[in-house]
Amino acid sequence: MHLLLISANRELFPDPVFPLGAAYVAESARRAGHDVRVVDLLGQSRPRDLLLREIQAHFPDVVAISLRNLDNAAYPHTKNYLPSYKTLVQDLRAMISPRKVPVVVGGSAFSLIPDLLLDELDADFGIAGEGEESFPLLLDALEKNRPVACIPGVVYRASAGTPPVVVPPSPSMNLPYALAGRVRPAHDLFALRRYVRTGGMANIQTKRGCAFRCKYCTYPLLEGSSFRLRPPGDVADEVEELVLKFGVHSLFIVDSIFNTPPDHAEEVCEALIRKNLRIRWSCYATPAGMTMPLLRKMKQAGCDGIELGTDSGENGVLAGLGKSFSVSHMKTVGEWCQTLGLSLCHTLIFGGPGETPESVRETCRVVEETRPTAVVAMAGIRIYPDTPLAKMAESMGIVTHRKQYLEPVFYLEPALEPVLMDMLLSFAEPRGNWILPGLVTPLKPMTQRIIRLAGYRRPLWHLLRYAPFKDRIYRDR
Ligand code: B12
Repeated sequence: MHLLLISANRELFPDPVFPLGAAYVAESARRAGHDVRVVDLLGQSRPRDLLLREIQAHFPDVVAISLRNLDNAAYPHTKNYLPSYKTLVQDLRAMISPRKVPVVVGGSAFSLIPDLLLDELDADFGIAGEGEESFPLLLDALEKNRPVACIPGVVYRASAGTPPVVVPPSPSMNLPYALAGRVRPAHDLFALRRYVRTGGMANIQTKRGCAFRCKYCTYPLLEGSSFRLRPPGDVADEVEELVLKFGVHSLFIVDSIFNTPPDHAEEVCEALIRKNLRIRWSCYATPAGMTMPLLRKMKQAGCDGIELGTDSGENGVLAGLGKSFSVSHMKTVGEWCQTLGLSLCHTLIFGGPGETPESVRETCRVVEETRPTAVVAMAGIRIYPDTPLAKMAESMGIVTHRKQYLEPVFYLEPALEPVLMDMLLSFAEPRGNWILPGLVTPLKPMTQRIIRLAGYRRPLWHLLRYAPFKDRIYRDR
């Protein structure tokens, strides 16, 4: 079949992010023998013209859309991407008409609310969850006009006008890890070099799943709640390919958490050290189970900074969020980063259940004590359906019907609402290395572009250690 796969993400903050999920499903469709053409809408000034040219020249049999983000998850300056996805599907239908070509949607944004989104976007089919196994099965069923109901994760309508049926994606998740050397992302189809130029980095995944139980988090829903590990040698081979074929020097490891399970993280580091590739990388990490020897090994393997999922600097709030570590351990990890010369960026979430002005102040104080390179702080927690936080919000009447999740909805401890933003701004502004995505727009897109064109390759928060960039964060507002 002639497949047109569109990556719909156009977000440039904090950087243009290579569409890894779309690249995985592109490769799996290509391997299944389909003719795959790709349109990436990121950075396109006239996306409609581009799509029209593509459709008129190649007459796809199926159009598939990868949806990465629903919104920017930031409060109060929230960006909702859904209206643009809706327009995209409408435009595509008009371009294809009068032919009847199925529109298929997938990606993390879709997987968070597949039942609502199929209708909202007026798509024909969807895949909730991972696509490597299910997407080729769906394409095959469409080609042969066979029923789709037995495909893991498929979302479809049994008949016109009926509510969408979501087949649970779990069987696919329970398969041996789909990536174990069998499918590599189609970097060639998605102009990886352009992302490296404009975003500084490529990205890679060393495992899927998350066994932690943070109350607000979607990762176990998206990837499954146990870890599926990729063979470390296979990870290192892919990194080598990225370096040799695509000139990549810097990577982000997209695992929900890199340092768990620790043995696997260590083996990945050892495999990278053996390759001796001169690659720099960063990742999400948790204080839970982090050790000095692992951090040291990560540094030896090229890690030059971690984004620590600290969330809060107050033990009661941490417990309320379902975190599996204490403030003292987080502080110790901060000290280890100092000792090793590793850049440290805390990611914080303010305003969760039980947060008070005192706990906000305490978090700010404790986090500063660790002398971080940067801090990314969210005010308010985006509530995602089917998480423990959603159940709580539903029981409190914050969310009264499922359709509300189509709009970004936030949990913000009511007593804090009038004061939180001012507290954070007045703390962050004199420091300059605190990024508040929903409150202050960080570097202007133009400044960001210049930094990248000048060849800077690490995540931009690393720059906040230098005084001129600290100033820019607030001057560019
Ligand atoms: C790593 C990560 C980041 C890193 C990315 C670094 C990098 N260079 O890659 C950073 C820190 C930069 C980041 C930033 C942001 N992120 Co982020 N990020 C992630 C994370 C943890 C992993 C993403 C990833 O690469 N996964 C690996 C790939 C292989 O998986 P995948 O994309 O889901 O693809 C699979 C399926 O979805 C499916 N699929 C994908 N496309 C298609 C298409 C079709 C047709 C089909 C059938 C299937 C299919 O198959 C794929 C393979 O199995 C996810 C959470 C998660 N666990 O998924 C959040 C996540 C994607 N991020 C999210 C958000 C909100 C953001 C930001 C907007 C936050 C902000 N305010 O800054 C920005 C946006 C960045 C941008 N420019 O788009 C949200 C999106 C949901 C939402 N609320 O909209 C997520 C889901 C986290 C969450 N809150 O639940 N992010």
